Amino acid sequence: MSSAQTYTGADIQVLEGLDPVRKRPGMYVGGTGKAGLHHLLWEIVDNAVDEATNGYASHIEVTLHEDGRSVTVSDNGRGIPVDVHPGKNISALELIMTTLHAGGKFDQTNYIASGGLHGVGASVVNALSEEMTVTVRRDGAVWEQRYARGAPLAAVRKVRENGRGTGTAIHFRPDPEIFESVAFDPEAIGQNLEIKTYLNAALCIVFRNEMDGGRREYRHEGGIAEFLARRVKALGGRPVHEEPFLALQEGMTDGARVEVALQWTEAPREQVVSFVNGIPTKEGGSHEQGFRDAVRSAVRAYMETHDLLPKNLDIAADDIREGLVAILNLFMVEPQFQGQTKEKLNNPGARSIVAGAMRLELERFLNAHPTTGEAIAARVIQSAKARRASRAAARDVRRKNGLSHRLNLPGKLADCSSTDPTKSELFIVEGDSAGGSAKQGRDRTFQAVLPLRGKVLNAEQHAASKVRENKELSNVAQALGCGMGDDLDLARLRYHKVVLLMDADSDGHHIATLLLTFFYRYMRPLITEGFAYIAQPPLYRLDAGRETWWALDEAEKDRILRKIERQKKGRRDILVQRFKGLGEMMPATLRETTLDPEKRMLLQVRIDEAERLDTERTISDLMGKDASARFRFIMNHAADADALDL
Ligand code: 0RA
Repeated sequence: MSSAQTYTGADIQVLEGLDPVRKRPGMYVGGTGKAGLHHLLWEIVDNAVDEATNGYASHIEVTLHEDGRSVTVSDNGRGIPVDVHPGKNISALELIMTTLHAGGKFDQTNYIASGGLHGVGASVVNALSEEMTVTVRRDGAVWEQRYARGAPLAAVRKVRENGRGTGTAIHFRPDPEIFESVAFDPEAIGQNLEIKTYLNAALCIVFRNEMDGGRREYRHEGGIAEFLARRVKALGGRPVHEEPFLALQEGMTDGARVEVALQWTEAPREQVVSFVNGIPTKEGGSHEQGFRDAVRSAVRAYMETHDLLPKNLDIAADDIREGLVAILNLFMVEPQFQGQTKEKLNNPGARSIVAGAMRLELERFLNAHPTTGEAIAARVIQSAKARRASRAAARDVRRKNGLSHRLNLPGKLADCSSTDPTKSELFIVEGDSAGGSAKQGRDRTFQAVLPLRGKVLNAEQHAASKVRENKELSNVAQALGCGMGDDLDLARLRYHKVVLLMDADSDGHHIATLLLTFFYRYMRPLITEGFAYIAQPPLYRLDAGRETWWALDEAEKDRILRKIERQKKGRRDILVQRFKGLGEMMPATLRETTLDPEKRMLLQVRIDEAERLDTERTISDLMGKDASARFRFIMNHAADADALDL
C-alpha cells in the first residue's frame, strides 16, 4: 500500500465536469427534498469520518450556523492535498472539488472512500451549493479555495504560513435553486452524528448548533455493544439473556471487516440495524441476508446438537428471529447500492462474507454459554408455539367467515349495512356513552361504530401472544376482518376508513396512541396505505344570536371570539360551551361536527416510509413517557397529511 507521503496530485484521474449534477441532482443525492439536502451533509461528514476510520483523524466538528441553512464540517485529518497536478496545472484540492468521481476512488491503494450515495464525492455537494469554502491545514500552511455552484471563484490561495497541525474544514450553503427547502434539521443531524460515534468507538464528534447556542459532544467508547444496549432499551423488550453476542472479523477476502452485536429480547419482532462502511442501509440488502443466514443456521445447529428441538413443532426462520435486536456493520470496498432511496446493499458477495464471518462464531458462543444458549432456544420455541396458535385461530376465523362473514364479528360492533369496503367507515370510539352518541348520530348505511371499554394493551411492550389475547385489540382486529401480523390480508379489510374517535383529553390521546401503536406493529399497511384516520371532535361550541360555531381547541375558540367581537362590537351575547367528553355531546351535534362527511375534518395518519427507522425509534422511545408527548408525535404525523374530506 502506498504511504501518505507518496500521494500526489497526479494520482487523481479527471473524469468529467459538474454540469450533470446540477441538471439531475436527484440522481446524485436521491432527491431534492429534505433527505437530499441532508445527504449533502452526510457526504461531507462521511469523508471526515473515513479519515478517522483510516486512523488519520480523531476529532470532527460539525457546526450548523445561525441561518440554519449553512454548515461547516472540520476534522483534524491529513488535510486534502493542495499540491499542483503536473499535467493539469491546477491543485489536487480543486480537482477533487470540481470533478465528478474524483472524491477518493481514484486509487484504492491510496484512499478507501466510503461508498454508494455518500461516496459520490465532495464535488457533488459543491455543485449543489450556492457557496462553498474549503480550508486546508497542511504542509505548514493554511490554504483556502472558494466556489459558487461548483465553480472556483479563484485559484487555491495560501492564507497563512506557519499553520500548525493538519486538517480540513468545509463550509457550504446548499443552493435554494436546487432544493425545495434548505433548512437543516438539527435533530436529524444530531442523531446521524451520534450513530457515527457508535460505529467508530475512538471517534469524538462535536455538534454545535448556532441557532440555539447548543453544543453536543458525541463519543461512545463502548462502540456497537453500547449501541445495541441502547436499541434494546429503546425497544422496551427485556433481554432474554444477559450477555450479548459480539463479534469482529477482520482480514477477510478483499479486506472486508464485519462487526456484529446482537441479543434476543421479549420484544415481539426483530430489529436489525445495518450499515455498510458506517452508512445506514435502511433497506437492508445482501449483508443482512448473510446475517440472517448465519443466525438461522447457528441457532438451528445449536438446538439440534443439544437436543432442544421439540418434536411436532415446526420452527420457522421467523421464529428464530423474533425478539432479535442486532447491529451489523460491514466494511468493504466498492459497495453497490440500489433500491428506492439507494439504501440497499446489492453486492452478491456480501452475503457469504457476512454469513461466513458470523456463523461459526455465533455457534461457538452458544456452546460456550449454555445458559444463554438455552434461554435463546426457549425464546425461539415460545414464538414457534405462538405462531402455531395464531395460525390455528386464523384458520378458524376463515372457516367461520366462509359460513357467514358476520358470524365472527364482535358483539359490541354496530355494523353498517353496506358491504362495500370502499364506501364503509368504522369509528372506533372510547367508552359506551360516547359509543351511544356515535351510534345515534351516524349514518348507518355506511358508518359502523365499535365502542372500546376495557384496557387496550401496549403492543410495544408485550409479546405477540399477549397482544392477540387482549380483548379490545382482538375486537378491533375482528371488526376490521383483515387479520394481523403474518396473516394480514388487506383485501379482506371491511372498511376503507378506520377512524379513531377519542375525547380531546389525555386519556383519549393515550388510547389513540395505543391503537396506532397496535396498527403500526401488526397492521402497518393500514397506515401506509392510508386507511387510518383521526376524527376531530370540537372542544367548544359558541353561540351568538342565531349563529353557531365549533372550535377544535382553545386557540380556535379565541380566534372565533375575536372575529365575532369585531363583527358585533362586544361579546355580551356570546355563549361559550366546553364539552367535557364525547358522551356529553348530543348525537345530532356529533353528526354535524364530526361524522358527516360533508362537514367534518378528518386527519389521515401517514408515516413516510423514508422516515420508517426514525418512526421505529420515536414509537419505541415515546411508549414510556407521558401521554401528551406521545400524542404530539402522532398528531405531528397526522398533520403532515393533507386534511381530507373538507
Ligand atoms: C485525498 C487524499 C488524502 C486525503 C484526503 C483526500 C482527505 C479528504 C478529506 C475530506 C474531509 N477530510 C479529509 N481529509 C483528507 C491523502 C492525503 C495524504 O496522502 O496526505
